[in-house]
Amino acid sequence: RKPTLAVVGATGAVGSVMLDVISRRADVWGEIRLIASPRSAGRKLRVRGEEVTVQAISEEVFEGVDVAHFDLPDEVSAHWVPIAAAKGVIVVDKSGYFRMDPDVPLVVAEANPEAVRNRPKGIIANANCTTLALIPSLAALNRSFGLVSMSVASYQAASGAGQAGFDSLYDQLGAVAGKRDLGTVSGDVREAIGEGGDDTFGAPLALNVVPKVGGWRPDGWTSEELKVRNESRKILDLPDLKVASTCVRVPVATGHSQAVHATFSSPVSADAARKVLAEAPGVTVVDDPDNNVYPMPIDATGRDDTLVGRIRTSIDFDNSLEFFVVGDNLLKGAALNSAQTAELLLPELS
Ligand code: 11C
Repeated sequence: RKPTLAVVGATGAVGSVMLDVISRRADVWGEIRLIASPRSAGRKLRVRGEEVTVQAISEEVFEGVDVAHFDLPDEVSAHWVPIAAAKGVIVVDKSGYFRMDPDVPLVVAEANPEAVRNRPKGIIANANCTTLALIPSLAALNRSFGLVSMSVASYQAASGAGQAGFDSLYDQLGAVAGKRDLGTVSGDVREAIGEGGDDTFGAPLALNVVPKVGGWRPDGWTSEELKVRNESRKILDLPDLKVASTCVRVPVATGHSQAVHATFSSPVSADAARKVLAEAPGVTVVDDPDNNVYPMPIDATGRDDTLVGRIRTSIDFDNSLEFFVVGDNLLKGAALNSAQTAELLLPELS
């Protein structure tokens, strides 16, 4: 018997990418049950080329499910994930709610696949999309050179904020399109975008960058910046990793980019790093500066691998590298990583 899979939150922005990912990967699942809020129940979605009717979330709908992908807001996951887990379902949860729970593994196939086996609560967490763009490269470099510290600045796409993020970016781009003098006078972009245009990102995003992603936390940090630090430490099993992070939203549809400065315990050079990264699973090196070839979100979109380039040996810091990574925040940053994690469970389910 092939195991039964559920996709909870099937109708959201990540949910639809999840169904595409499942449809194009090896056909390892038996029944696939699609679950969403009662509001979306009855809708028909395609998965593996077949139409499946979405069912309303309830305790009973988890009966007979082996593995469930959850993509729900934190507080909704906090309620439903334990209900599913109590029914014996192994939950792969994309919310932030359980990630730092010491009894919940935070799994990335390229870094810590063995962690899926130690799940006392029956819950496995999926990391934040910004963290996930970094991990395949960092895991490989850490294995070879011993990661000690990193400083990252992100350039995050609007779709990190879900369908509302996409919609808001395109609305704002529409509002500024064709106005060739915009951005020359303080306040003119805000005026063009109008009241309410900054609801999704905290400020206008078109013709702008916004140095705030997520909610505010003590001492001026954002939740996103702390996630990059804390989740990287947990996934890489480096509890003392020193991390500085500044997260910024940019007017890009899909693909989270990051400029990384990383320091290692062993000597490292750009050439040695390039060699390691060329062999690393989940990573494609895109690094031919003479021909203007470097990682960019417009090229990373729709690709499973994270792209890494602009690899340089640091000038003023020992044992250090500078590089630029980009990952599709809806694929490796969400649906793909979740699918890979669920597939790690197959040996124990068959
Ligand atoms: C963003 N990374 O780009 C966020 C969205 O912890 O899963 C995902 C938040 C999370 O806005």
